[in-house]
Amino acid sequence: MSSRTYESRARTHPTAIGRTLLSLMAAKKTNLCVSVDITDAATILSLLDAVGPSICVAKTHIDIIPFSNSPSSIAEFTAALSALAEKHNFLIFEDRKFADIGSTVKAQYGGGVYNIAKWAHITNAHSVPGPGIVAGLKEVAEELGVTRALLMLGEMSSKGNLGGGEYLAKTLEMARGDTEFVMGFIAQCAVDTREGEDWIVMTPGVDLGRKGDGLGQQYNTPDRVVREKGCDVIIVGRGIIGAEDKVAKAEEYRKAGWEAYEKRVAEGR
Ligand code: UP6
Repeated sequence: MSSRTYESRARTHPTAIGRTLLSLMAAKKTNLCVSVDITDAATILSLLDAVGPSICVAKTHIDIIPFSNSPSSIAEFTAALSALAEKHNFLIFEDRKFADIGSTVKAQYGGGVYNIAKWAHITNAHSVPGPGIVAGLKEVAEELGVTRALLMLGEMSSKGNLGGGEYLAKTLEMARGDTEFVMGFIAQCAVDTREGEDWIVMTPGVDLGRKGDGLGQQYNTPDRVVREKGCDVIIVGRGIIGAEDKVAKAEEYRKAGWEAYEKRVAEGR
């Protein structure tokens, strides 16, 4: 795990998106990613406008929004999302969890109805298919001429998931094959880091009160994942979007995540 500050890591991170992310986290004093798992596009946009100052990343599941497959409404939504990201200085992470061979993910990432690569700075992929998945996704970004980054899923938050341990170690080996495109991991703990490496770990399954959701989700507190386990970004969905006062709740999570990070740095963990 890293006791280095986000500022210092922002100067040396191997990926361009990683440098941007770490530097905006330091500037805004936030390691909070809000997961906007809401099915109404207008509600997502108004929520992000309200919590924008508290977050470093907005995580979407665009395929849960019923757009009636109208390309114009999808394009309008993603344009509005990009405008909010610009306005509040946060990045967009489409939580697509790609899981197919390189040639198929290339078509899924660059096209279809969502055109994910055009508007999401970050996306993620399972390592199950092997390194071709990384190469396929990277080719899309290169062909579009856009700066993008990938998170590899090394361990999930849900009970009984097959990640972690040896799976995470093998996923890390795969990530080492492209340190300019793979910026880090979705995992529940920091990963082994060699000289010159710096992996950004983004962690879902974070809640200040609840322990689970009855469908396998398992929660830890910001202090546990950031200070004790060395993760970098907390991903919070229902803890914020299910609250009465979402803006106040987002601030509560931002403060909790930031304090946990400051303690980690102070403790030299
Ligand atoms: N997510 C997890 N666990 C993982 C990977 N991704 O929960 O290992 C995603 C879910 C959801 C969010 O798809 O969008 O993070 C968590 O939401 P929650 O805070 O409401 O549980």
